Amino acid sequence: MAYNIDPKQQAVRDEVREFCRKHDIIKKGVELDRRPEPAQFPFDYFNILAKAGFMKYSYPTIYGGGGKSGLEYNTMIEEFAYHDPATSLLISIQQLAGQPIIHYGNDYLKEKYLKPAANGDLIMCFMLTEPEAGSDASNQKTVATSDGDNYVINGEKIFIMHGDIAEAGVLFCKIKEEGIRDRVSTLIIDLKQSGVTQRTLEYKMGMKCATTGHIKLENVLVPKKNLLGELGKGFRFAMQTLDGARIGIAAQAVGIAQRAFDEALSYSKKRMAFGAPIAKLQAIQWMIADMSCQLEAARMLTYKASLMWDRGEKFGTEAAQAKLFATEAAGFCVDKAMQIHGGYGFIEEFSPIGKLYRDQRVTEIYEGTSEIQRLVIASNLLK
Ligand code: COS
Repeated sequence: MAYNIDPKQQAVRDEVREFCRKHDIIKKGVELDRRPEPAQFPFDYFNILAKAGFMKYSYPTIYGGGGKSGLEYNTMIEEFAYHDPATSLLISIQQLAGQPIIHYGNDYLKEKYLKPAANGDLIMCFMLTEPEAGSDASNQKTVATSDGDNYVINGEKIFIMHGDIAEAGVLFCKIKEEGIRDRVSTLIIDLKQSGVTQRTLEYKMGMKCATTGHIKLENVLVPKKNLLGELGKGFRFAMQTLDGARIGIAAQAVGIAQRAFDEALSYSKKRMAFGAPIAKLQAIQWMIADMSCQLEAARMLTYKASLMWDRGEKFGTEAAQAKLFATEAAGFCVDKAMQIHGGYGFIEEFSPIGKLYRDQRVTEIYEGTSEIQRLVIASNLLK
């Protein structure tokens, strides 16, 4: 597949592969997947990844970041997802929470939150989803009322990655002030204070190394200087952040699809049936051919969207196309890999296919379901 990647991407692949080999990330991912409930956030593991520079990979260098391009960042995510999808998620949350501050934050917010987040000294989360605001993201029920130099926040957030332990969050809510009553705004909130309740959601199907939280906010104070950008522009900030993040999920899906493909190819050459390796059977060959096409097309769309981001072009449609296609391609590939492995796929003591199958499923759901991606693509094309 060398024709698909440039030397900088190859350098990223080599770096991540060496890191994964040295730290045995495949084994680590399985261990974390199997830890008992309620699954504790893997602080030590997070710190190892942070110290190696992966949390800040594409943060600008002036804020202590790695300064990598979108294409390099997404290649890093793809490569980690190949070894352990949940590790790539653990890394990407710090990126998701950092992006709005990078783009819309003032110097004070960058100094206070972005720099420590870059080093992994501050764990942040992206607080958009609510019990009644998932796909309908603008239907925010969390409200902020003005009280002197502070806002007082009341509301509830759910399915927040790292929300169970994060020390600060990028909070989307409606600020009750004259003129902007129904517009969403964005605040940076400190979560280790009175009025905040954080808990870990239990028994997730997959992606278990990165934890998911439920956050309740009761009369929580946020200084007014923690407003991100302008009042009432929060929904736009959320949507623009998700445009970029969706390419990351596409990259994650490409990594999962590649691993499923490699495992299926290798197994089909070894597994004997009817006196020959099953790779000799046309039924298996067709599955392998179809998987390879899905995988290649997914990778192309993901790299295209990443390159558009790097060039400063509008990429919302392409990001949604990449996310939609790559996550469904990964679903196709893990399903075919399972079919090729038979019982050895279904039972996880024999192969990684069951774990890949469980980890893949949420890629079609989070950061906008497949249905939302179709809606975004169609509405952009029909403008
Ligand atoms: N970039 C910038 N601005 C955007 C935007 C984008 N990608 N998408 C929408 N906006 C702006 C619109 O321009 C509009 O601005 P004005 O009010 O100034 O005209 C505003 O946001 C509202 O847009 P729209 O009417 O299209 O919003 P809807 O409420 O109809 O919602 C969808 C649009 C469904 C696409 C949106 O809610 C969405 O993406 N939902 C899924 C959320 C999600 O991914 N959640 C997963 C969890 S987050 S980790």
